[in-house]
Amino acid sequence: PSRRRGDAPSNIYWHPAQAKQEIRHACFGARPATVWLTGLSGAGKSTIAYELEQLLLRERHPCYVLDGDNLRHHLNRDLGFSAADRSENIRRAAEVAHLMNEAGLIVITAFISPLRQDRDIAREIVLPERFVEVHVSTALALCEERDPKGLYARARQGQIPEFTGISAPYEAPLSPTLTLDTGAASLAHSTRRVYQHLARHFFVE
Ligand code: PPS
Repeated sequence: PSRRRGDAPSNIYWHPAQAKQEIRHACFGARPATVWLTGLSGAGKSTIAYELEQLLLRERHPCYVLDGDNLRHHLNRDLGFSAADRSENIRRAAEVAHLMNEAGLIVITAFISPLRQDRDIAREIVLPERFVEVHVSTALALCEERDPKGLYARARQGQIPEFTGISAPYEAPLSPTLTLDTGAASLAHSTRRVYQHLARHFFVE
């Protein structure tokens, strides 16, 4: 599949790729996918993402994690946590995921991505057939109890405005491909489920 070409100015032209995608897929042992992890802060998105990366690399599948916290250090350092900034954060992340998929990598993203509309835009940018939506559904109470960075405590004290789950919304996916509750299942089990989905639907002989 090739990318929509609609939204450039009229003086900008699209240069079609030369390499046949099937050859690229054979080189990498898989068709490209973007595993889009969504869930509250502290739900376990990053932990699952990096664990899945290890699992894939062990089987020699080239992959890469795009993590919200990390992208906000560089590419997205100009963005905060208003609804508009989060949308732009997700849009850029999806564009990067798309490029990495085009290059042949399996991409694993770990962004709260709290709004359905933003995730739907991400799905269109990445391409629906490559987009695997995974809800890391760990309950707010448990995320808050874990509070690995102390952010919930600060948010409760009013020190962090627009904190997801406390003073900003989180819209759970309506029909995610997978739902992982890290309060109910082990990290290894949750990671394995995503790996098996990829093996079944994206790995090639
Ligand atoms: S979003 O909503 O998708 O744009 O967020 P993301 O890029 O994933 O960044 C989330 C991490 O930023 C920290 N943080 C906040 N999260 C939510 N709301 C507010 N106001 C906020 N301020 C800082 C927090 O550490 C998130 O990390 P994770 O890994 O999700 O816990």
